[in-house]
Amino acid sequence: MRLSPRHPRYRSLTTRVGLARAHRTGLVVAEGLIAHGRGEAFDYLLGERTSPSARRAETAAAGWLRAARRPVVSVNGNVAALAAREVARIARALPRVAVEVNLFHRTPGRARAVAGALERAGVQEVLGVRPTARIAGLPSDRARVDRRGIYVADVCLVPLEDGDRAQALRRRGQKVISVDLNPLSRTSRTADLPIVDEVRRALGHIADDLERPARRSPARWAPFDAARALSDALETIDRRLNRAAARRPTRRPRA
Ligand code: PTJ
Repeated sequence: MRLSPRHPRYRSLTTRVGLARAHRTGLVVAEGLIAHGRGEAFDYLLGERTSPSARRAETAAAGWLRAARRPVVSVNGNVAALAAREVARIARALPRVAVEVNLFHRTPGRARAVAGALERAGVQEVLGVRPTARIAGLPSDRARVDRRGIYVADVCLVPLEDGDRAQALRRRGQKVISVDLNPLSRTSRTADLPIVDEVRRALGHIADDLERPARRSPARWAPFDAARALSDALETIDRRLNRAAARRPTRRPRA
């Protein structure tokens, strides 16, 4: 299929084509395509751009990652397909960050595929292909982690995460930074620092901040008001819906 760059939904359509291709190669599971659809719907409602509130969250996240002793980025199939380059930029800008494959639908082949996508994007070392530890009390395969990565991390950046693991990480005293377009998800509501933004934009902005000299993007445990960030996102959706409703045609179209 040929897509014209002039199509108003060109970017969204090419992203879908990329994800469908990644599904055919086994990188993304069918469930990942469904999850993407949910994300797209929220992005549509949020205006498909980074809000000032989300951008502040991204800057705070960069500060936390810089301040952490053992920061980690957790990567699943969707994140590898959508944002491997941005993950590589973060790892280059902050070499202390561990990059770890973590899959809900884990098979050895998919773990290798995610690692391969990250390595092709420039990540030097990918953890989690052969898990060496388990997070207690978590029934899913997301519990299987690397002893040098998520298991000992103080700050975990977890894009497109599930609520159970976000809760399990917090119970272990680890700080959780989520990236999830759904401000109502359990993950967003659990995270210490929820970023309500599209994953490629969010990780790209965090990389932008980390690529700045440390004096302009300092290591900082800036206090973060998670509840405020989520209500900002809901207010954005509310405002946009109200504006759209106010513009509705007054006359009914003829049947
Ligand atoms: O690769 P695997 O096996 O680890 O599986 C990955 C998926 C995404 C299938 C798995 O993590 C999953 O089932 O996730 P959930 O529980 O559906 O949660 C995904 C969340 O990410 C949802 O709240 C979506 O709204 C959100 N989301 C989807 N696409 C994006 C997104 N958030 C930001 N950017 C996106 N592009």
